Amino acid sequence: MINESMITRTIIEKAAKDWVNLSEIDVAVVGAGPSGLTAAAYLAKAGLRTVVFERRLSFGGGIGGGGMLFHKIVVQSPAEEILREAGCPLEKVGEGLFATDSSTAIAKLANSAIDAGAKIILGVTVDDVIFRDETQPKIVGVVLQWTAVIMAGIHVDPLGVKAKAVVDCTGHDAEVLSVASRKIPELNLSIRGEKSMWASEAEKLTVEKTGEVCPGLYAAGMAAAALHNTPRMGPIFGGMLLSGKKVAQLIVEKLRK
Ligand code: 48H
Repeated sequence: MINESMITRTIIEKAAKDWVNLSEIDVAVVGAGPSGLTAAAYLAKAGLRTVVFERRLSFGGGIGGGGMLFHKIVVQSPAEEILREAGCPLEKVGEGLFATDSSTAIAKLANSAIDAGAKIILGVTVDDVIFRDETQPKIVGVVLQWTAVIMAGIHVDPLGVKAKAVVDCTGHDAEVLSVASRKIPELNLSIRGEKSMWASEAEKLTVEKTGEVCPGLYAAGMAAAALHNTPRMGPIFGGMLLSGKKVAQLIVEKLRK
């Protein structure tokens, strides 16, 4: 029998149990765009307790808009392997160049992360980091608030989640790096944003610049481009996928030491 109180109890009990487990995790990935979903898939495949916190009630970030709302994205070799591994159908459109539907790419990347064991929590905004400065400044977690509370403009104290690694996958605004640079000047971070478009350089540099920013804090995807002031690339997504995979590999290596 359907019973309203049973529905309510189930939701609250199950969510509360999840949140208790979430209070201390291996990796907090901030943002469920292409870099965040890819990072989460590879982190979870490596056995790390990985949670993606996404501000919106949907995932995919900038993929959804395809190119200027035309519903296709382009990826180049070797990044198409990541989509292929996720079960995403690809159409070859040139030497080492492939196209797919933006909605398909989102679904397959998210599915791959979830199947690997990552958790994706929607409707939650990371609006600060947790830090320690015993021998040197380090990031040890994220500070969370319901997106709806932020939108309502009311003051509600947030919750903190401890993580061994935090990955900024928030895209152009590099929100985690920005808050860390503002509130922890000792980190000497300056986020200048990305440069104008130069697709081939941008794709290469985004992956090159992906990595650890300070102990415990990593940048991937457009957040890495914003931090290092490298060019933008438009709706080609190979760099985002490769960046997500690279950051996952770096974290796995670091946490296994
Ligand atoms: C929780 C947050 C917060 C926050 C933001 O923008 P994204 O798709 O990011 P990437 O880096 O994975 O991919 C970038 C790509 O989509 C893109 O914009 C490209 C290739 N542009 C090229 C060009 O020339 O313009 O996803 C970021 C996600 C989004 O879903 C946000 O809602 C989410 O992060 N987010 N989630 N807490 N503080 N800030």
